[in-house]
Amino acid sequence: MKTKIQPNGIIPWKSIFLMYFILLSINIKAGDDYKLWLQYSPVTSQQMLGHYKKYIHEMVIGGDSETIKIAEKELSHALLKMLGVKVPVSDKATRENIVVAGTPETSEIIKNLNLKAKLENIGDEGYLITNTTYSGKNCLVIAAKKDIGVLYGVYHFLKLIQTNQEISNLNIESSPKIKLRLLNHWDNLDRTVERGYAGFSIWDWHRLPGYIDPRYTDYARANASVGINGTVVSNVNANALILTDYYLVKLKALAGVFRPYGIKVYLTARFSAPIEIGGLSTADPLNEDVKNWWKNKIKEIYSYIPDFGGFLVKANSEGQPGPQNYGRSHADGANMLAEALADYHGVVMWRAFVYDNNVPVDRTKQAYNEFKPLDGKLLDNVLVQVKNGPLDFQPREPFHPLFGAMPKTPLMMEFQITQEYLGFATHLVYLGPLYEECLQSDTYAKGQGSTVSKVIQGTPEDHHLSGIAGVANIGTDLNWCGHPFAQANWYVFGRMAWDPDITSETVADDWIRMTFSNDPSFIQPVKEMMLASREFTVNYMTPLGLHHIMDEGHHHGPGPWIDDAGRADWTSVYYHRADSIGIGFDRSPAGSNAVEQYFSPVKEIFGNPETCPDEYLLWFHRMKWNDITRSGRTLWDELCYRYHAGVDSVRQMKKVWNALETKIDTERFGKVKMLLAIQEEEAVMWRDACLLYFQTFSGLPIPAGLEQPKHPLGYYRNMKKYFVPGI
Ligand code: GCW
Repeated sequence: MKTKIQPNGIIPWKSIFLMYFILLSINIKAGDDYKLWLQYSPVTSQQMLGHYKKYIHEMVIGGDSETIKIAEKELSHALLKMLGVKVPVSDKATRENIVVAGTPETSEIIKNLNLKAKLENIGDEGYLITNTTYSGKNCLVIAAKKDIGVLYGVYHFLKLIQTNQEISNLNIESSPKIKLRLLNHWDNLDRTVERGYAGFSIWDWHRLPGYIDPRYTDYARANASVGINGTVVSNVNANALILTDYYLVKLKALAGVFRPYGIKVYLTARFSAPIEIGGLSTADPLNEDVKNWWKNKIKEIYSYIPDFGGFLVKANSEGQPGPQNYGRSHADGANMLAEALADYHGVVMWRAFVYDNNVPVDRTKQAYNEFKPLDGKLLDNVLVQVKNGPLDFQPREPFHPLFGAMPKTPLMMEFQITQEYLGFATHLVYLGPLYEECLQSDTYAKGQGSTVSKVIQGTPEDHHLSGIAGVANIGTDLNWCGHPFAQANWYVFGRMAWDPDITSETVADDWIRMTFSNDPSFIQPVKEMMLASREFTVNYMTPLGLHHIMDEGHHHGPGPWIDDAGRADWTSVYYHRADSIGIGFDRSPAGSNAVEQYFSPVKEIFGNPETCPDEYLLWFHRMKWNDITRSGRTLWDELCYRYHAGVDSVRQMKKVWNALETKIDTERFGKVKMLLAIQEEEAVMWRDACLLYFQTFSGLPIPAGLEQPKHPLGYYRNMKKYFVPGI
C-alpha cells in the first residue's frame, strides 16, 4: 500500500495507521525472541478485538509513583500494540467503558467502590480484577492495596488479552502463596556464569554505576510480569569482593532500577569475607570481632540500599568456607548473620546443599543428617534453602526428604532453571512438569496431603516467611536464555513461585499464546511436545532412576564410565554401581537406607522394589539385569527400550515442529529447528554411549528391532570437548 500526502495537504492518518497495524500483524520480525512472553502481538480474532474495544475506551490510573507510572506505560504500550488503538488516559472517568487501576489511597474511584472487604482478603502484593459500574459507567477495575499489586494486576489483565480471554465478567483475586520469589544468579564478577549457557552475565559491573544498561529495566519488567520479587545477583560460589564499597555503589544503582518493579536485591555472603576483605585472622562466627565486622558490613550495605533483602550462603560445601572450619555448626553461622540482619528486616537463606566426600555416608543422606537436628535452633529470619531433590538437579530425582522434616524452620525451595543436567540451552526441555512433580509430591509429614508445595508455603506451621528460588538461565544472549523454549522455564518458575499449585499445562498454554500464537493448531501440538519433553530427556539420559552419569566437570553429554574425578561422590560409578550382576544404588533398608529419611508410607513405597515407581527404581534399588520389570521386559531390555524411546521422541518433536513452519516467524522457527537437530544428535549420543557402556556389564544384546549404535564405545569415551560453556 502506498501512502501519499493528499493534494489537499491532509495527511491520511487512517491509512498510515492501517499500514502500521498490518505491519505489526505480520509475524516476521527480527528480535521477537528478546521480548520473551511480552510480545503483545495484535489480536487477530476480529470477534475478540471487538470485545476488547467495547470494554476499553479510557484508562483512569490512580497515583504517580514510579511503579504506577510503569503500570500505566505498560498498559498504554500493550493496548496500542494488541488493539491497534491508543487508549486515552485521563484523571476522571469521561467515557462509558473505563479501565481503572490503583489503590484506595491513590484512586478516588477505587476508594468509592465498595471493595474494602475484598481487598482485605488479599495480601500486600495481591490484586483484584473485576467488572463493576461507577456513576453509570462500566468499569474494569484493577485494584490492590499497594502500588506493586496494581502492577502485578496490570500484567495479569494484559495476559488475559494476550491469551484471548473475555474481560466482561471478571472476578479475579490473586495473591502470591510464597513470600520470597527469587532468582539466584550464579554470576561471577568477571561476567562468566557458572552453569550459564546463554552468554555472559548481564551485570556489567565494570561500567556500573555510570552506565545503566537498558537490559536491567527489561529484566526487571520481565520478572515483575510473573511476580518475581527478588534477585541474588552473585554466585553462591562467592567472591567476597561483592561486599566491598567498590561493588556496593554499583549494586545500589541496580537496586534503584529494580525497586519500582518490586524487586529487591540480595547478595551471596562468602563466609571468610572477614578475613579476605576485613583483615581479620578468623571468620569464626562466635568470635566478637567477626560478629562486629558483619554488623558493620551489614550497616554499610543498608546505607547504600535501605531495602536490601539479605544473604544467600553456601557454606562448607564443595570447598566453600563455613562455620565448620571453626568447629561450629551451620546454625551458629546462619544465626550470627541473621542477628545482624534482623534490625533491618533482612533474611538469611542458608543452603542445605552440603555433602562431604570424607563422610562415609551415601551423599543423598548427608543434607538431612546435617540439618534436621538444627530444626528449632535457627533464628526466625533464617530460611533453609533446599534443592528439589537430595542429590543435585538431576533430570529426575525423588523429592528431598528434608521437606516436611524440619517443621520449625521455613524451608525454601531451590529449583534449577538453567539446564545444567538437561542438555544446557540446546535441548528443548520444558521444566514445568519437573517442578510440578516435586511440588505435588506428598511428604506425608502431617498425614496425607502434606505436599512439598504446602511445606514451602509454610502453611502447616504458619511460618511468617516462605520462599522459593530458581537458579537463573539468563545471560547476554539476544534471547536471554539461549533457546526460545528455555524462556518458558524462566516463565514457569515465576508462575509457580506465585502459585505453586498451578499446573504446568496451564502455564504452558499461557506461555505459548503470549510468546508465539493463539492459533489452536499451533498451541495444541506445541503444548503436547512441551509437556512431554522432560520425560523424553529423562529417557535418553537417565531412565528408570539412573542419575549422575554425565561427563565430569562441564556435565555435558554422557559419562557413565567416569570413575576418577578427584573424589568418589563426583564419579558416575559411585551412583550406578553397574557390574555383571546388575545396576542401581541400593538405598533400601538393606542398603544405604536413605529411604528411612522419608515419612511412612513413602519410605515403604520407595523402599520396596515391588512398589517403588519405575521412575525411581534404580535410584533406590539394585536390580539384576534379568529381573522382570513392570512392563514384563527384563531390566536390560527395559533400559534399552527407554533409551530408544527417548531418541524416537526427539525425532517426533522434530516432525511436529517442522509441520509448524508457516505458523510463526521464520527466525524463531529456524532457531528451534536447528536446536532440535542438535538435540537429536546428542540424544543418540547419550543413548548409544550409555547402552554400550552398560552392555559391557550385562553382556546382553540390544534387542533386535531397535536401532543399533553406529560407533563402538571407544568412540564416545574418547570424544573430545573443548571450552564447554558454564564451568
Ligand atoms: O550442581 C552443582 C553445580 C555447581 C554448583 C553446585 C551448587 C554453584 O555443578 O556448579 O555450584 O551444584 O549448587 O552449589
